[in-house]
Amino acid sequence: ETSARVAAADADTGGPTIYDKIIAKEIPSTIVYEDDKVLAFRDINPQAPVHVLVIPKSRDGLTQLGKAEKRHGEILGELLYAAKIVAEKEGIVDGFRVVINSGPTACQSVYHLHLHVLGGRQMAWPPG
Ligand code: DGP
Repeated sequence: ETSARVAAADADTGGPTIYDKIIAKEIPSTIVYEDDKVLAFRDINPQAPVHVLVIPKSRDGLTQLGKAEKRHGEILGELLYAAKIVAEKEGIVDGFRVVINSGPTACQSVYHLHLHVLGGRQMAWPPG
């Protein structure tokens, strides 16, 4: 299943992704939190009772965390803080997990940086 997922993953072309259509509201999503820089919406394939994706509205070269540059520091902070706001809004702030898959080996499938906010159940460690 994991190798199939990697094989099916988009390549990091730096081009548009499905998230651009979600940001533009051309395809529907369930938005949990939004401000001028950040959008948070429910994952279409939830891995926990709460599974929300937090993304920058402007990709600005941030296809994956592994390609972050110093200039991205501010938006990276905004995203992490937005994850905490989402956890509060979803009632899981006492126990939640934030995951960033960076690159094909980590099973990243959408090349627009995103944080997974997961909770609402006991999490296991280590992750798979
Ligand atoms: P990752 O594997 O870390 O690149 O996670 C990508 C996530 O994006 C994956 O958990 C499923 C989610 N996803 C993909 N397409 C859509 C979509 O059209 N809508 C929503 N809500 N989520 C999507």
